[in-house]
Amino acid sequence: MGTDIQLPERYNMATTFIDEPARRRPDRVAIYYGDQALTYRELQELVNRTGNALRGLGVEVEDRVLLIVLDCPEFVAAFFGAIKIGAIPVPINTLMRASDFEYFLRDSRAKVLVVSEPLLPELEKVDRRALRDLKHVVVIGTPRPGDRCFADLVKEASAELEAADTSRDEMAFWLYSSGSTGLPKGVVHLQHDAIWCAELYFKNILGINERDIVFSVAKLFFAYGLGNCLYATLQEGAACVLLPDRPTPEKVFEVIDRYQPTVFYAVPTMYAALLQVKDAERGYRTGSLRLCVSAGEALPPRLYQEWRDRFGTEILDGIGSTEICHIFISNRPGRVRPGASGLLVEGYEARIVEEDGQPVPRGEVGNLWIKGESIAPFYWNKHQKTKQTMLGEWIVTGDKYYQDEDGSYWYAGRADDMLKVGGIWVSPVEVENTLVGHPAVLECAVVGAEDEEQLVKPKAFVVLRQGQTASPALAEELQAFVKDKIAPYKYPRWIEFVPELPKTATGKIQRFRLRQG
Ligand code: 3UK
Repeated sequence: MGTDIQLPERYNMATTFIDEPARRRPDRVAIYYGDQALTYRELQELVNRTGNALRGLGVEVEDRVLLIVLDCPEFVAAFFGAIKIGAIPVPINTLMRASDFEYFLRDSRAKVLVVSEPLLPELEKVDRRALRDLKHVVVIGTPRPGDRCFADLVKEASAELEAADTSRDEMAFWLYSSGSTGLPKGVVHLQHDAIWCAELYFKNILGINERDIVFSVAKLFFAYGLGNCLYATLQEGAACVLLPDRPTPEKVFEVIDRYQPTVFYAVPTMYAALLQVKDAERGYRTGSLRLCVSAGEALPPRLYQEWRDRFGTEILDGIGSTEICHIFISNRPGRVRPGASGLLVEGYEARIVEEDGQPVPRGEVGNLWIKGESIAPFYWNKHQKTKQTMLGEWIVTGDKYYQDEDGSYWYAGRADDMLKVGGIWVSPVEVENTLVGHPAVLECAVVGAEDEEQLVKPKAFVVLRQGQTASPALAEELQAFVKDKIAPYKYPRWIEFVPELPKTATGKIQRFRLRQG
């Protein structure tokens, strides 16, 4: 099992994930998408054409290319096409709102935006004239007047492209990650980061090989989905299934039934939803699955057991992060400890420490720090945050953990107020700030509460302005208000009207008292 990778100083990751596989296995299928089956040779050609098309639009080495793209072959082509010419693709959460998109465009200074047609209505709320760095909008689908058509540009571009001469330590791609306060942080990843995840996690732990067909419910714009579909999957000549739609449980089972994947990646909320489908183990063919993976938030043991009983495969819970690029602590096939995140992935180092960096005794809860070769060196435009998080070789995960006698790591909550909802970050502060924008709300506090599946969802405690009356209708109105203003998955699933909020003598809201509540 290799945990050492030697890369030449001049290295472009598109060589590992696109060119080498196309040379070794040109005729194998790389991507299943609807009725299409794209071979490695075809994928390489699409990547090359896209890289040349981006160059034709004036994209140069180190320029950012923002991707607001649904899962589809063009996503993969734009991602690696940009990387291959030395430009920096920046995939964005497609569930975000216009104001978020505007921030990402500004903060990244993207010259070109690639966007899927169904997302244009939200994007059109952005005043593009104010974005001086943005030169072109390329639409996958039918463009609006003045925009460019992805398919046309690609058709006209050459199919030959040499990878740009980049350093293994150069920026390769960014991913945005939300924090409890402040704007999302651009997590900068280098050319050498992804191959470490491919080797240490996907090959050594999951054993991804060319016979695998993988399907990830987590979309490509998440670090989780990106790695699941693209790293070892492409490197090893396996195939991945891409689904552009919102993954409803029925749709997910249909995909499994139709493409017969061997490896399935999802978040706990999705496993819970899939287990709600009656008789799915009889109605759909699921026997192709050899492994299932869960990440994004802790997997409750009950979901693990029920899934194994009904579908006969294990779910490997593992913790990853955008900053570390993928999973660094994981359960092992055949050796799962339900409820635990698992053992350290070989090749990474872990410390559980006090605030001052001193290690805590084994078995006690502390802050989890990780060291490894796939970790982002810094956040774009966020120097203070960078200094607090990236401490030389170590990164502060923001998670509380303890390690048991067997070496397993157990998640024990966050060090900040951030919530994972369906595997995606939600900042309580952002939800609170949105709620107080409603004329009926005087003040409020948002905390995580467990639903019937023991998975965390946002709950709001709301104090109304004088003259306002609490009612189920008003609660619904507030929920709709939040859904309309920020990404819909952030809305409070419960609203409790209270006469006042618990506060400290200095007026700070005591969230911990509401959490107990
Ligand atoms: C939490 C977990 C308990 C934890 C991710 C797989 O989730 C991913 O990245 P994000 O940057 O969030 C990171 C944070 O999410 N978390 C993730 N997995 C687990 N908590 N058990 C888990 N299994 O707080 C962590 O710091 O959105 C997941 C691969 C790549 C990823 N980026």
